[in-house]
Amino acid sequence: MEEKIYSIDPVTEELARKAEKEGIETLWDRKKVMKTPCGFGEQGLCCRICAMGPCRISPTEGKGAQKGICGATADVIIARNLARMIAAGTATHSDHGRDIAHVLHMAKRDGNYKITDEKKLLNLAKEWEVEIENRDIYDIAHEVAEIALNEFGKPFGTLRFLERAPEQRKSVWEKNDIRTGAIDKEIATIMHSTHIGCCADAKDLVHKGMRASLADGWGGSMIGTEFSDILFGVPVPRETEANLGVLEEDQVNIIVHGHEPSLSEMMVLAAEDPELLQLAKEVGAKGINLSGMCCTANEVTMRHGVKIAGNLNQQELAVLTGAVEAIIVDVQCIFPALAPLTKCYHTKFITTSPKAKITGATHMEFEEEKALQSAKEIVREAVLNFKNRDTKKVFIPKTKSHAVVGYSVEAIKSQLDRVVNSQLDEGGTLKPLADCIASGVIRGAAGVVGCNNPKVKHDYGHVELMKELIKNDVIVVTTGCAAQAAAKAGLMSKEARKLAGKGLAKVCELVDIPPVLHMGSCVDISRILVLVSELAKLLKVDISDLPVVGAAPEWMSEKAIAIGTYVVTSGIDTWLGVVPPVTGSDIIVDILTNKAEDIVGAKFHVEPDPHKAAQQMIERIEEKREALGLAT
Ligand code: XCC
Ligand code: SF4
Repeated sequence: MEEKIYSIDPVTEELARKAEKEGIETLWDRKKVMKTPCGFGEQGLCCRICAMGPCRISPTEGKGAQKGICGATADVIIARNLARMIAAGTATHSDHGRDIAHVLHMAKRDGNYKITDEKKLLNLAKEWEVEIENRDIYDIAHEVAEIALNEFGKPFGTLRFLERAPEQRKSVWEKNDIRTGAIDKEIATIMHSTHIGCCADAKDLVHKGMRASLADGWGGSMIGTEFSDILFGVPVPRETEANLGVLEEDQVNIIVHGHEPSLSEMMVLAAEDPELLQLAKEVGAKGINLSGMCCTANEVTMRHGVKIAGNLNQQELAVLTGAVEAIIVDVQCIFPALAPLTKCYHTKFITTSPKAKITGATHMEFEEEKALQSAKEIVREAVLNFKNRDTKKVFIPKTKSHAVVGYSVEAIKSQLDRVVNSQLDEGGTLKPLADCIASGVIRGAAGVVGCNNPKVKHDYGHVELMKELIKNDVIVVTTGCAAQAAAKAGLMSKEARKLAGKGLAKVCELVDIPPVLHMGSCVDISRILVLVSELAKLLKVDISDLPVVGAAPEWMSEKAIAIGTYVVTSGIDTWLGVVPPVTGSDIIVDILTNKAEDIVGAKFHVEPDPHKAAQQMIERIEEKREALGLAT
């Protein structure tokens, strides 16, 4: 077999080669045409903020332009660019959260959107001091939704969910003025402060970025997760399969791709509709096979076990199988390349969100007021497209992997509870996990998250890092495209405990879990925040004291920058496998990879080699253990 060049995933490799043979362009071809990235852009040294520019600063001190026309230095330009990336990422996750809160606000007993988890709603209502006695559950839901919607623009006060952090963490934020106010305000403040002629203090801009990033993790993302759970159910462990081998030759294949579960949940229902199944039979298909891509896949696999077609770098390859009747998208991480590509096949490319129209796609707006009806119309289009499939072009790779997914914090607790049979408090406790960490059976925990990026061999960063960590008794929790890489590589099957160190393997066996836990989509990194907060409270320490680390080995999006920043600001050291565009400023690099520790107790590390990164992460975990006086 030829050497793998694009991916460690054989399916991806096979289809990328098919594309090559057929002369179909993919991201890897476009990357080749792009050649070397712009050196100024790569280091963050280019400013396009006003029309006196664009200004680009020479990377060599004393040679060429050292300042922009307005006098902005490299430090300021880079800090502004970074802050804007954080603002964009925060806006994106938060707008997702806002949409889900709106959906809860419109939920009704006889509507398309209903309350699925009353307990989670009531817990949140209590947390937010909403009256629950003698009230209709839907009234409570609407009031809770309204409070959440006010989190985006309230004129006074700080974010409610920040209260979930341990006291020590809250005082770190308080002391450093990082306690976030209204979500939209933080984003607007960054856009204002980075306008020409406004803030020109690099340090202060990073500080603003940190504060806004909390509005992502502890704001919009957490609202997204909580409200999705209330509406569609708290995930529990269930089995699924992953990789493009989940496509079926004799069925109508529909892929849902993007992020928000308000669409994909309805697509799941529509794909089970008896009339549409009947229609599928009439067009000669054996059924309707729905699978997911990117974070939408994570949402529906966590709650329904819907199969995972693949992660970011595989979206074009799905079309290349020639077996997909429709790829239905909403928002984020959707390659515009799908529009011309789907024209080479029979695949319908259907956009549904007014926020993400794409030239060349068919736009069928998804109307939440008549959600199920909209979803059925979309599925119908896909079914009717089955007859246009060109069997000569069909190639579905055989490979797929088995995975267990659905590890919400609630699910982890009840899984632990089954073992220790504690029945102490309803809903279980993380104490057994804290005990395992304290005794050293498990050395610590790592969150491995984020995207794919063609700067890294596809999935290599994720899979190698995770393997190395579990081998060293570090339990891994994961979300996003990293989670899908793990699922495809078999790391989410219970047999994967064979790859774990002795201690972790033992725990996996006892608790009946895989060594890598799927915690959901990228907004669900908020679940990880809740998890570490509870662990810290159990051990009576700050989050930054825990033997816990984070990594984004193949990150690419602005969302990932916002995530990395809130994870660090929440006290967790974070390893990046791709260098962020800040290297043109020594001051910024020093803040992010060094001084941040003095402020928030954690910092960024940049290490493209996953094996080296794993070693550094393990060392860090051991340092934290030692400082806490935990078993060596
Ligand atoms: Fe997008 Fe969320 Fe990144 Fe994957 S991991 S490429 S942001 S789908 Ni969020
Ligand atoms: Fe140039 Fe300053 Fe305008 Fe940026 S803001 S483009 S550095 S003049």
